Amino acid sequence: MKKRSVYGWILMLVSMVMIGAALPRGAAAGPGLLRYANFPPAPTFPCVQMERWKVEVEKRTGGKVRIQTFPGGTLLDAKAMMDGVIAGQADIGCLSMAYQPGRFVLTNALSLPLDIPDARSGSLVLWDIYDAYQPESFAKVKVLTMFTTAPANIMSKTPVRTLADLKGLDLRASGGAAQILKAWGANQVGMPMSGTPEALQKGVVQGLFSSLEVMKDLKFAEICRYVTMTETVIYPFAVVMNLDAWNALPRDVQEVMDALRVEQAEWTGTYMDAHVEESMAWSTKEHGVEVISLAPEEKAQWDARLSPIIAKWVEDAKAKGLPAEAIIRDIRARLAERAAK
Ligand code: 3IO
Repeated sequence: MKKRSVYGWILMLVSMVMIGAALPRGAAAGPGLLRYANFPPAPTFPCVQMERWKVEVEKRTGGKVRIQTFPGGTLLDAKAMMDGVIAGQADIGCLSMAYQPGRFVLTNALSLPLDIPDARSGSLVLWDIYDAYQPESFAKVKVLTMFTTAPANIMSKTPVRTLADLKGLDLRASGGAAQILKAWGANQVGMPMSGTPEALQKGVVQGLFSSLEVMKDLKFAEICRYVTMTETVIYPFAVVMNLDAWNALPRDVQEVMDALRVEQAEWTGTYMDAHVEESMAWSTKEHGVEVISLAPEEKAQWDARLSPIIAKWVEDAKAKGLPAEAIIRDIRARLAERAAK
């Protein structure tokens, strides 16, 4: 055998490192292990539903797959979620559609001011709309479930009782909720929920517009002593899986995950609705948070500002070739049907 020169060894080492770097990250997880990325901190609802899904899948597949969870943006951050999963940097990812609103036009119809009453109804109707229209924006992934938050409300350092109080106030929101905040005259600041604790702490924003379970989960009640009830809009979410990772799963594992799609939507919505109650009970008791309801005359003025928003979405969605009016009618009909039950 020919003795290898020092340069030969170096060359071999360098090529081994290069081959290692070129391998798809998915391959590193090993058979049966799936890496699930999430952007906010572990105590928040997107991560609570992630842990529940993990436990159910591992149990129902008899341990055939194991799920490794990555909360807090440790594998993929908020805005990188969709592309990161498509590229295989994570096998599964949880995303808030509000962070790339132009990308999820069809399903973001759910984040119009449609008065979705709670997270359970919102989650089930969002799933129905996804399933009925099969939006192109999700064609490159396998959708494992979808869900929504409970209605967004204003959490702020100073009381907001009127449109005048809101005018020019720096409040954090994203996507459909951000459009609504702008229409009310606030100075809307766009950023994912994951950046909000620091922005509030540093005084970059004076509050936020989102669902109220974060008052407890992210301890916003310590900073935001006022909540103004608006109950107009929700944030839609999706959990997506890399297509190669999905196709590599045994049939019976795929069946377990498919069976969980609607069940997980309903579980998450139900958890969210109950958790908002718990969060507000804690916030008022522990931090003396004041809950402000708008007087009917005041509420009428807020609502009047929102009328152009749906029309604008219809115009944009139609320009993109979507059956926009039918989608809105469909969402309203499905909500009415659920409310009647
Ligand atoms: C949300 C996102 C991450 C953690 C908890 C949360 N509660 C409500 C949301 C909705 C959302 O995406 C947002 O940015 O307000």
